[in-house]
Order: sequence, then structure tokens, then C-alpha cells
Amino acid sequence: MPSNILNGRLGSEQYKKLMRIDNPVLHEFIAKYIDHCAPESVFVCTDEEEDINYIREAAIRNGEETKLAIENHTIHFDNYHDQARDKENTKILLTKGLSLDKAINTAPREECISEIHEIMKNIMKGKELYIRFFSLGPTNSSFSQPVIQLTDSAYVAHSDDLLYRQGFEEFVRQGRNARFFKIVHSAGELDERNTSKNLDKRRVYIDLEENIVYSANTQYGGNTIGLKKLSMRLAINRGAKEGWLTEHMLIVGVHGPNERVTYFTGAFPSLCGKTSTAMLDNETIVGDDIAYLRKKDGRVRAVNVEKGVFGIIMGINSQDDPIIWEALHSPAEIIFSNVLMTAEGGVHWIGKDGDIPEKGINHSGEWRKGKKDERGNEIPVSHRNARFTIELKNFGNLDPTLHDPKGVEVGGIVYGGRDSDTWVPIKEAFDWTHGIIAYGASLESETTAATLGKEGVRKFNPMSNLDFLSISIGNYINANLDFAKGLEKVPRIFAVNYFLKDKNGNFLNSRDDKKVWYKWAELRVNKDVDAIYAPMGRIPKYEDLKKLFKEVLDKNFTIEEYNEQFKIRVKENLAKINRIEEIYKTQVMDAPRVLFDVLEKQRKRLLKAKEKYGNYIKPEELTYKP
Ligand code: SPV
Ligand code: MN
Repeated sequence: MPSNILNGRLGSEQYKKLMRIDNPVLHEFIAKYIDHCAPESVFVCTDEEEDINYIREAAIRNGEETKLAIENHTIHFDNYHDQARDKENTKILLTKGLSLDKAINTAPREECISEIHEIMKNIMKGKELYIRFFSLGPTNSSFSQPVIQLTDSAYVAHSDDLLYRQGFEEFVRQGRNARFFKIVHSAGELDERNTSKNLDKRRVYIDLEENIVYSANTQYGGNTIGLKKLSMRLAINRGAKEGWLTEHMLIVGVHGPNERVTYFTGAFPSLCGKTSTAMLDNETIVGDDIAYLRKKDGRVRAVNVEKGVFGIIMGINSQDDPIIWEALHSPAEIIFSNVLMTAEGGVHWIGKDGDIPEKGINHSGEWRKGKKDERGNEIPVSHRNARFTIELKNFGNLDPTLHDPKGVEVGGIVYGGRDSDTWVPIKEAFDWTHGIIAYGASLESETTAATLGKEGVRKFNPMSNLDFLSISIGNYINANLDFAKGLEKVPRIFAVNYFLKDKNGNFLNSRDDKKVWYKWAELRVNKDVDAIYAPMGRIPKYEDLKKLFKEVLDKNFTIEEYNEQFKIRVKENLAKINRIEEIYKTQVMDAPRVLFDVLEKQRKRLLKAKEKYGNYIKPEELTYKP
């Protein structure tokens, strides 16, 4: 009997809190997992400061976080072998007879549900279970997606707090109508450092039928913070059925002439400039990771699903990232993870200003300069995927619309990958379908030294969302294509490339140049400048960029630089089309017909241009009109 279990296991105080939510389905779910995971005690967290504080203190009390010298800063460590998303053990559960593309990790539903229940049986023995309620997207909005997270990790529950909007009152308000997502997480048995011990039993299983995600024997945020990549997979599936989109996208407000603000969303695979785009100087940030897009009154509107940042800390320094740097040195509430902690309670990470300390404690335990791992490789001062968790409100460039229930109107969508030799720094699609297919669905990124394996290998990553797809790639592309139907005002689609190199391997652009690209895109969305029609999209005219470089960066942008950067690399663009076509023919089970048509048209345009101008075309030579 669920209510008996609840009454008995919760104690009267916690029970009373939970009963404010009138939803028997929710109560039954909670009762089931209390019974199954068998925690020692249960804490129901409402939106009250007192409850939130209880979680903060619990993380310190149980040793998952340690206080640092600066007030409100703490540090958390994940197991040395639990430092990133576990792609291999993250699976979309499928009922018999269903299948998805090979690139999406799936497994039979019934078997995996038994397996995970076996793994989670009594897994919370001796621990406290935290029950938390949140809203993805602003509360009281058509975007709001309620989520309940059960976790025995106070670190996870604390991270949730910084990253998501409190949703207990939203659950109370929605009562029996709430269509909520459910997350059940346990860090499992912990070792002497309070990190997950049984990594061989690490699992992240996504059950689309019940909208439940199970996560066990891991602490790393990307595997455990239920509202982030776990709920994202549920939301992609739900959105595709209901005509809205869940995208792996930042949202930034670009400030144009006369105080005009135009909002852009942007998708970039990791280490391709996503954070630096969200944090563009003199622009305003709405979000840095996940966006929901919906159609309203003929326009596309977007919200940041989150209210905080779980950001990569590697390389953050006072010169390049002044706003983040300042926030990281203020007494704002911050959880550092997998960086070095010094005896004085300071922190250090790869690429931080100043000298690397001689010793301290990091993701590998006691650390000294020169320490080697079991394979004889030197362990750096922090993990390359070390992170900081902070609320966006601590950033000086926060856009005022963050919590607007209506979201922001999307003027443009940007796709970008790491590409040394093919795409120009910025171009604009001819229309929505062209942009979704030739830019979004054709996104690739070259591997960097930061990932294992060879450098410079191109990885296919449609819309930078491949890791999170819970529907087939074809279905997902169709959902994107269909999204524009019925719109009065269709967002423009752009592709950017911050990583173009010259023949000696040097970058053709400085880090700051992207500021100009966004100012140009802002003018394009508002029809303030013309563009040149090129075979792969519309590209900026020299005069417009020259003017913007002067205004934005006080730089003299020469015609030689322009011609080199915006040169149309026909050969490389053709090779790219061949690669992408091949992937969609051989690895994607239900690629839409239109995808091949769009790519074929692009190929024809390139071949025609090649006939006339050769393999490398200076943009000023392009005189023809479509
Ligand atoms: C990403 O890898 O895309 C992230 C970090 O944003 S994680 O939470 O691990 O997904
Ligand atoms: Mn991400």
C-alpha cells in the first residue's frame, strides 16, 4: 500500500510536505522507489530556503563536498574513472520490435528494466534520499516541464539547485495534471573519498514509455544531474511528438543598432566555441547549453531550460573570460568539480592564470607535479573536463529575459563545428530547409587533443545533438524541418566556423572575430545589409565586414584577409557533401528524401561554380545571381 509505505518511511514532517502535492501517481512512484532502494531516511525538499539549505549542508556533512577558502565555494570530486558522460552504458530502452540508428545506443527495454532494478535493489541502504521538484524552463509558462528527481547524492541535489528553477510549488499548482519526468539516481556504494565505487555497474537507462531515467553508480554531473542530459533525452522524444524542439543550444542576445536586441540560438559540439559564443563580449546571455523552442503566434520562441551553468573550467583565464573569471572569484555559490584544491582552500585548473601549485588534492587524490597514472602518463593539475557549477544570475552579462515565461523570439539559429578547411567563417542559408540540412544535419567536428584518439578526425554530429537523441536521426531531422511549417516569420539559419586554418596550419581568425560575425548576422536578420549569393549560402560583403571590424574591434579588415577567409573552397565543400551523403545513405535508417535533394542541389551549384571559376573562388568574383 503506497500511502502506508510513505507514511511510515517519511515521518510525519516530510509526509506532510509531500501531501501538499495532490497527485496519487506521483506518490505511488515515490513509494515504489523508497521501498525498492531502501534509504535510511528521506528528505522532501520544497522551494523553501530552509530546505535548500539542508541539502547544501548535507553535501558537506556526508563528505561529497568540501568547503573552500572563499565563502560559498565548495569542491566535489568524482571517481578518477567517472569524469565524463558514460556513452557506452547510457542506453535508450526500446520495446521489442522497435529500433533506432546504430549511432544511438539502445537496448531491449524489459531486460534492462530488470537489470537496473536488480542493480538498484537496496542501493540506498544507510543513506538519505533527497526528493526534489523542479521546472525545466520558466515556471508558469507553456514551456514549463516539471521533473521530480530522487537521488541519494546531496552533491547532485545541490547542483540541481544552482542549475534549475525550483518546482515544488509548480507541482502543487499542477496537482493531478502534471505530466512530469521522473529521475531515479543513486551514486551507489562510495569509496573512502566518497566517490562512486562500483563503476562496473554504472548505468544510465532512459525509459521513454514511462518517462523515467535511471542512473546508478556514478556521480559525474552529465550522468546524474537528472534535469540536464537525462531529461533532455525524454524531452526530445516528447517534443517531436508534440511539435516543439529540444535543442543542444545556447541562447544569446545580440545587440544591434538603436538598442535593438536580436536573439540567436546556437548548436556547437563540445570544445567548438559554444561557451565563448554564449558569453560574447557586450552581448547578453540567456543560456549556454539546452533550449526548448516552440511556435507562438507565428514566431519561434525559445527558453533556457536551465538557470545556471555547468561549465568547463579548463582554459578559463582573466584575459579571455573576464566575466566568468570575476564570478569565480566572488563569494557567489559555486561547486567546483575535479579541479585541484590547495592546502589553503584555493583552486587551480589547466589554463588558469598564475603558476601551477606544487601539490594539492585533485581528481586523482593526493597530487604532486609530475604524478603519473597507472599507465605512466602524467596527471594534469585538473581533469580536462573539470567543471564549475554556478547560477547565471552571478554573471554581469545576464540577459533580463531569462525567466520570461514567454521566452525570447528567435531571430537566427547558428550551427558551428571545428573545421580547418571547408566552411567560411560565417554564411547564411537560403531558407529553413537548406539551413537545417546543409548546415545543421551536416554538422561535423574535428577531434581535438582533448579527446582520446587521433587529432583532426571529423565526427558527424547532427545539430550537435547526436549523443542525446532518443528518436531516430531521420525522425529528428523531420521534426526540425516540420517545425517551420505555419510560421509567419522564419528564423534565419547561419553556419559559423571559428577554426579555419591557412596552409601552414595557423588559424585564420582571432578569437575576437566572432563578435563581428554575430553583428553581421544581427543585421541580416533585420534586413539591414545585403549579402553575396554563393553556392553554399549567402556570405557577407567586404564593405559590411570592414565597417563592422572597425566599429566592433577597431580593426582594419583588409581585402586580402577577406578573400582568404571567405574564399569558397569548392573541392573541400564537395568532399564534405560526399561524406555526409554517404553517412545518411549507410548509417541513417530513415533519412528524409529531401535531405538528398538539398545536398544534390548544393553539389550542382558548386560544380557549376567550379566550371566557371575553379576550385578556389574569391567571393568578389561571384557576380552571378541565383
Ligand atoms: C556536454 O557535454 O554537452 C555538457 C556537459 O554540456 S554534460 O553535462 O556532461 O553533458
Ligand atoms: Mn552540453
